[in-house]
Amino acid sequence: MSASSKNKAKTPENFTSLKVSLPPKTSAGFNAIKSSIGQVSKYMKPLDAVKLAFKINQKGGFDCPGCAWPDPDDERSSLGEYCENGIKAIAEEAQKSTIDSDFFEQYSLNELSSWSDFEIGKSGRLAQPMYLPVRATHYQPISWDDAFQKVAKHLNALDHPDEAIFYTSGRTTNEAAFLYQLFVREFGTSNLPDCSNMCHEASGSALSETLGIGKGSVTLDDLYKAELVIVIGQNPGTNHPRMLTALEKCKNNGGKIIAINPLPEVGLIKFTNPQNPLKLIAGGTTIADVHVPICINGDVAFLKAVLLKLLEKEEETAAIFDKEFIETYTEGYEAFISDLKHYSFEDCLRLSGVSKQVFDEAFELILNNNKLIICWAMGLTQHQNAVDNIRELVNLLLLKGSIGKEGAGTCPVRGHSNVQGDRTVGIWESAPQSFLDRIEKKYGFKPTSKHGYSVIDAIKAMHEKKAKVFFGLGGNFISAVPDTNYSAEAIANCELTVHVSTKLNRSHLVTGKEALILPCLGRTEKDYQKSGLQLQSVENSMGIVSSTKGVLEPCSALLMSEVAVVCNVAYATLKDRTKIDWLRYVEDYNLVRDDIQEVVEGFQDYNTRLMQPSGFYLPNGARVREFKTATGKAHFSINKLPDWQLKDDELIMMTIRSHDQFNTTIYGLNDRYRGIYNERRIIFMNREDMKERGLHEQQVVNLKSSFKGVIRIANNFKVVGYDIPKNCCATYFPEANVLVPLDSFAHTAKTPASKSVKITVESV
Ligand SMILES: Nc1nc2c(c(=O)[nH]1)N[C@H]1C(S)=C(S)[C@@H](COP(=O)(O)OP(=O)(O)OC[C@H]3O[C@@H](n4cnc5c(=O)[nH]c(N)nc54)[C@H](O)[C@@H]3O)O[C@H]1N2
Ligand SMILES: Nc1nc2c(c(=O)[nH]1)N[C@H]1C(S)=C(S)[C@@H](COP(=O)(O)OP(=O)(O)OC[C@H]3O[C@@H](n4cnc5c(=O)[nH]c(N)nc54)[C@H](O)[C@@H]3O)O[C@H]1N2
Ligand code: SF4
Ligand SMILES: [Mo]
Repeated sequence: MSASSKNKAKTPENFTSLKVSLPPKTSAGFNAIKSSIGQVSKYMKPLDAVKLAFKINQKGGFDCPGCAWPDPDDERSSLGEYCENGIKAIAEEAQKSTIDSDFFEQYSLNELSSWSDFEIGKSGRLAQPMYLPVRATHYQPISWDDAFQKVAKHLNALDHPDEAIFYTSGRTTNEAAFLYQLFVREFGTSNLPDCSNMCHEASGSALSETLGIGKGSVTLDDLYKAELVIVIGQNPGTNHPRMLTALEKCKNNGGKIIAINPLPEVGLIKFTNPQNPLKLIAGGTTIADVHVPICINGDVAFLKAVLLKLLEKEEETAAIFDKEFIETYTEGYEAFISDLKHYSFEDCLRLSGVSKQVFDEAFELILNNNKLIICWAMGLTQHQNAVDNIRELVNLLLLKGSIGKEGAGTCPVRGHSNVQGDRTVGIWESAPQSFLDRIEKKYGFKPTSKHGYSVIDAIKAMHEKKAKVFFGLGGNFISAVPDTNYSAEAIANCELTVHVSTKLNRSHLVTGKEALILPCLGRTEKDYQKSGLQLQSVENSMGIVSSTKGVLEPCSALLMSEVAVVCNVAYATLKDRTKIDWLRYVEDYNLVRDDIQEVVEGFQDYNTRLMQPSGFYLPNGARVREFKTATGKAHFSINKLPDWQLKDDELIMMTIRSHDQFNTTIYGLNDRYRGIYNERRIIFMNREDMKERGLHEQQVVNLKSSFKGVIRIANNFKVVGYDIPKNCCATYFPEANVLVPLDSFAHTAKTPASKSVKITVESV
């Protein structure tokens, strides 16, 4: 079969034998320990597991490759600060089996494409560079040198540098990311789409506009000291498990917690700290004081209902808003209030789908507490009006003066372990001119000021054959992006696709005419270079930069570090055109950090401060009430209610993560906290919606989305009746990505609206 066949994106649609039980009453606890031990013993060498357990998230150890949740500044447990899903992330990376040329000789691309993502991931760590020639059925081994020459040849054959796309996923370290964007800019383009475009881009847009910084303002210590934490559109029990420890601490200090989520996510309801033996026996802490079962995308309506009631109370008592803060630090208050008055409380509450009784319980807490933190993730950012969601919650914080003081502020909880750092050091298709000027000053070439493609624009450009080379530094582009079939056609149009990866994934199977797999070291592995063992650095969700150093021997002698791959690609491509001595950086990563400190704000004395056991905080204006907006003030904003409607037979679908996955990496087939075992092709439905459609438990259905006249279909899902608001439903990402229209994205930020997909459910 030809390598450019259009059918390759079609992931298997067969079932794996679903079992459903009631969701557990508490998260973590003994079962979390059992599950992580299971994962480790299945996939890792025992001695490696022990070495890693003592070094994960330790000062001077390696940073967990899982999510971006920060480590405590002090008091770290000696056995490592980790969670069940951190252990799974490590077991996945530090897997004992490897795949090399024998594997690729045995299995054709066609055969591998018929495997599920779970099976593909389990095949082992990539162990040597591989090349797929034009029309070949199998990958073949290639030397590193030849691989670099192939990339260089293709890049240099383009009519314009803008015909190349350079994607980044959020595990890439600061050092590799900085060099990568430097190479891309010297090559002559800003085409630097990244996973952030599909993730917290809407948070970045909304926060930059309103508060002058695209990052959150709080520290872990603030979370401990907050009077009220609102967790909205986020499932920390699965995706940021150690956040529950912070929420538990907040509760022990007398704080309250509101969870705003269509689902009663177990981790938000009750948590048993697995690192606290007494709690394990006693049965855990109740996390949420109030759970608000909001309709999908009902958040602006709910927040407006809250704002309207607060305004009513303020008008009665003049004691609710922080007027001194508003006067000194903000602008746009009058316009915001006069717009707010156009809305009716009843309409907003109805649109949110929340009962008056639950509203009142939540409102009482918001009214009576002034140290307020709002935490959020993809439940707010992956909608067409995602930017409005975030601007509206900023309005609430501003009214309460809940920003830039202890125990208060914004907390967008980031996804990948270094997604925030990558953006800080320049992975940005629309980087500010001030950053580009500093690059010019330091290196003597003028980076293009033209904005590059974000993820959605990159897919369109490839589809229209305006882009011909795709280079991915980490990630699994085809499985992560929306509209899988359209996107696969786009990729197949490329002359060359290149992936720098640790594990085999579907993006290696849905290729351009030629393809390369460049296997790299992971976080857990030692990185030896000429000057000795290297360390690298990452920035967590709260803007702390810290070091990470692998502890295991590399799983193959043929791996290169990401830094080395980037520098060699740059050297091979730019040759005499470059002003930079690329290969020098590979010998000693301190040199990269010396450069970063000159170009990126906040990194002075980088190499020295990185040696501090807990790393260092980057400057954060919002944290200290210095709002770096055009006017120097924080901005109130005016946001509309969403204006979509469902037809009679339609449901609104969110695509979510199970407990056994990290994005497109599927660790296992269970979603323990939702009572789902051994199946991923399921659709969670409200039981009344099932009844109206005559559907029974585990009935097999096809899902259909219709957007601007284009029909998209995903076959073979099993219906599971669930505690989810009426007219709402949920499926897992990436299985349901075929249904997400490429043209449905957040205004301003272009985040795909993968939590707001209108679908119909059709019995088979
Ligand atoms: N173990 C594990 N950890 C991870 C990841 C992983 O896949 N596995 N992924 C990492 C990455 S890259 C990211 S970005 C984060 C993602 O972390 P999350 O954002 O927590 O992940 P999702 O599963 O997308 O969950 C979204 C949550 O929002 C809710 N939700 C959906 N729509 C709405 C809505 O309209 N309103 C409200 N209020 N809630 C809504 C869903 O019910 C769900 O609980 O996690 C990171 N950490
Ligand atoms: N429908 C829907 N789509 C979504 C989402 C959703 O909620 N719903 N979420 C979106 C979000 S928030 C995100 S962040 C994206 C994720 O998009 P990506 O970042 O592209 O995807 P990942 O699954 O995190 O990438 C996993 C791959 O990265 C490689 N890898 C792992 N570690 C390393 C490393 O250290 N170095 C290198 N070079 N490679 C490594 C492995 O080969 C692995 O297969 O997906 C988005 N897509
Ligand atoms: S909370 Fe995130 S960073 Fe911390 S151990 Fe768990 S997966 Fe790793
Ligand atoms: Mo993400």
